[in-house]
Amino acid sequence: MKQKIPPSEVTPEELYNSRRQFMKSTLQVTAASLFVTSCNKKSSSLADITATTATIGVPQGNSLTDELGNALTDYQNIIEYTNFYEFATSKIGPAKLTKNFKTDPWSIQVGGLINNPQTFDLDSIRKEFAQEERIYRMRCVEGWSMVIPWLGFPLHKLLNIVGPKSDAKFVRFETIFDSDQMPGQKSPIYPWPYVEGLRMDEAMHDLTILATGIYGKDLTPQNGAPIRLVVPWKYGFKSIKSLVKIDLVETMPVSLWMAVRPDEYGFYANVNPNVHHPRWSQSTERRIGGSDRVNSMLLNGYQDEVASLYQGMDLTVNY
Ligand SMILES: Nc1nc2c(c(=O)[nH]1)N[C@H]1C(S)=C(S)[C@@H](COP(=O)(O)O)O[C@H]1N2
Ligand SMILES: [Mo]
Repeated sequence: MKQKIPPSEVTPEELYNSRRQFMKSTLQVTAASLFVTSCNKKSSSLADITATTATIGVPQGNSLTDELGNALTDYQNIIEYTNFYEFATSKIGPAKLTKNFKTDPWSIQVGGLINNPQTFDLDSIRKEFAQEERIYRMRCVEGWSMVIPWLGFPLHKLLNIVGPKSDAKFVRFETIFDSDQMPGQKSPIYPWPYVEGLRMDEAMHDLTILATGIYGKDLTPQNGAPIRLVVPWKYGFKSIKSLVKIDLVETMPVSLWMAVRPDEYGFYANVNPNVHHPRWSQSTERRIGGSDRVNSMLLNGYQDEVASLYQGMDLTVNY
């Protein structure tokens, strides 16, 4: 007899994977019937149908790995082991301390060197920008990594709407400042709010996304709800959380980490196993949830996509 699993026993990933499996089979059926109706004069072999299916927008990989075959990190690990200094400097603190963090209503003010300055509220962002799933490896500077199925959209979609002026050379990002809600912001050690920056071409790159979800669900507060940046070829700290402000600027922004420790953290922060942090090696990393350490990859394995952005630059100087 088949036993029904009680809902309390079903983990979010199982729910997510079964839903994806369902979506995938729906797509296959649709593709098959499309094929049969539009090409009913030809004989439709199974191979033909499979070929048609492959071109339909099924998420990359076999749905449980990234395109290099790395397994997705468990949802539980992604939401429990986080970095969010506005709440705590430990990895397990934010998951507890963000419980009452208010993320609704929320808006992002976009300004600086653009033709159409405007404030987007989160609901309009969700409506206006089609959300797609992208599986990215996320690499933290202290030598750990995760493989996360993000839900989001390319930042360039939003930037194209506001119309960057020709003198805009960089994008500056800012996290919310609200020390009543974020106890870590009472610490004078850090120059709050958290600030990050990208060069214009990095910001316009298709891999650079604004994310609103993980595993098909809304972001948890500890992961940067309701909206955060994700730049998969850079160290984790570039992927700034809980964004409220984006400005296009002419000069290179000074990030929070550049301000605090300029000798340790540069503007670029591209993952590079050959350029070490002054206090630790960056050649290997621990996959959270996995056992062995793995070798870190130049540009986090996204070389084909982004190496051209840094042609002719000395990456040991521009770290
Ligand atoms: N505002 C803000 N954004 C932040 C941080 C932070 O402390 N505050 N930590 C960064 C660091 S160091 C990392 S590794 C990633 C971690 O993202 P995750 O906790 O969702 O895995 O968020 C980055 N974004
Ligand atoms: Mo990090």
